[in-house]
Amino acid sequence: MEPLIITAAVDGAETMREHNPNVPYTPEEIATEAKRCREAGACMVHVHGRLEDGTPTQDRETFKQILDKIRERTDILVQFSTGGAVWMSVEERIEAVDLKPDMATLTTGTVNFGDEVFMNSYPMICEIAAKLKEHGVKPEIEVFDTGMVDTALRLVKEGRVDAPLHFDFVLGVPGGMGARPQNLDFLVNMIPEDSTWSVAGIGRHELPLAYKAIDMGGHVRVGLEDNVYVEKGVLAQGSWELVEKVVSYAKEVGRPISDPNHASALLGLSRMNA
Ligand code: KMH
Ligand code: ZN
Repeated sequence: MEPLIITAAVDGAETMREHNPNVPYTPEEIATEAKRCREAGACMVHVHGRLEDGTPTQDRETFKQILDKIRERTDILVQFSTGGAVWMSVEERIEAVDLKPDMATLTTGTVNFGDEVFMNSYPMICEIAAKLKEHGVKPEIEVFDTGMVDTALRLVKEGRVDAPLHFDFVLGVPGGMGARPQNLDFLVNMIPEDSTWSVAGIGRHELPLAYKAIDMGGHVRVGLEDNVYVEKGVLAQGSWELVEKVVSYAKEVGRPISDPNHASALLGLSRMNA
C-alpha cells in the first residue's frame, strides 16, 4: 500500500484557546508544534497565521516567520492556507504565497460555514490559482461540497491548474457536505484516476473518517484546526496526539507512513530534502 501522508492542521483560523488551550498562536509555537507533529509521524503541516492574541491573520511577515522557524527546526512540508478566515479579502488571503511554501490550499467554491459564508466566487478562485501558478506552488484542492470537484476539473480544462490534482475532502463543516462515510466514497469515485486525496473530518468525525481513508488507500489530515478532542470529552494535548492516533491505526493495519521526500515525489512538489 502507498505510504500514508499525514497532514497536521495545527491552528486554523477558528479554533481558539477557549476551545483547547494547546492551540499554537505565535510563529514560535506553531513551529514547535510542527516539529512535534513531524516526530509523531506527520510529513506535512497546514498553517494559518495568528496574532499574539489568536486573531487570525494572513500577514506576509507572520507567514515568513512561521515558514523560517519551521524550516529551522524540521524537514516537514509546509502548506499555507489561502482560505484564511471568512471575513478576509482575497488579496489578504494570498499575500504570502510568493514565499513559496511547499503547497497551499485552493478552495474551489463558496460554502456556508456555520453562521458565516466562506466566499470563493469563480473569479476569486482563478485569482488564487493564478498566484499559485506564478510561484510554482502546488494547490491542495479543498472540497467542502461536491460541486467543488467539478470546478477543480474546470480549472484544469482551462489550464489554470495542472493535473494531477491533490484533493482534501473536508467533511462535516455545518453548511458543507456531511461527514457520512458514503459521502467520502462518492467523492473518491468522482475524481480523476491519477489524483491523490486526503480527508479532513470535522469534530468527532475526524478520527473515524481518517481510519476509513487509511483503509481505502487515501491520505489524512488531522489536528486542532478540525477537532480539539482526542476522545469523547478529552481535549487533545496537541495536534501531535491526533497524529499519534492515526499512526497507531496505520501500523495496526499495515500501512507504512510517508516521509517528506516520499510525499514530495508522490505529490509532484519541488522540494527534496535528502
Ligand atoms: N478557515 C476557513 C474559513 C483553508 O485553510 O484553506 C477556511 C479554511 C480553508 O480553513
Ligand atoms: Zn485551514
